[in-house]
Amino acid sequence: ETQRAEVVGELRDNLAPLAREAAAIGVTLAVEPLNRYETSVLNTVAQSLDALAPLLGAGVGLALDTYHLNIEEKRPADAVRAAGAAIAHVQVCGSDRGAVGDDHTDWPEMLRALDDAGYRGVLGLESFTGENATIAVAASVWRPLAASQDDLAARSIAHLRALGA
Ligand SMILES: [Mn+2]
Repeated sequence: ETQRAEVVGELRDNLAPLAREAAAIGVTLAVEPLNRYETSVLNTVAQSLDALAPLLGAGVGLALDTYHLNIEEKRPADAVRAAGAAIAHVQVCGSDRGAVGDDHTDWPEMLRALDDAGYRGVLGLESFTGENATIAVAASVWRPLAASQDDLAARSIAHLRALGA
């Protein structure tokens, strides 16, 4: 925990000048909690809200990615509600990084949670292709997630639209 406090302090110190600059020019930096296999610093919404508390507002918010929420949060939709007004950006994909709707995520509930949080921004579809070796290794894509990337995107959009997103 001592080490965590040091790391969080360093994060705040280094982010503060960027946050001021971002706020001054009307840009919001969106900090994304990542799953435990990618970082040990910010895994959950609660950790992120705590670590970034002094900086949240104009200039700094959270980027929430349903892939990471599914791994780290006990109840992803509740984590979205807890993030509330701090949400600056949202990335969506299936729980396996595949198409939205092909997975076990409760998408109607996730969209309700985003509404409850007051989020009105874009839903950015984030997936990866195994066809690029560097990306495949970085994102652990060891098998195709869909027939094609276009197919993955099209099915995701169709599913979200059918739910009213
Ligand atoms: Mn992401």
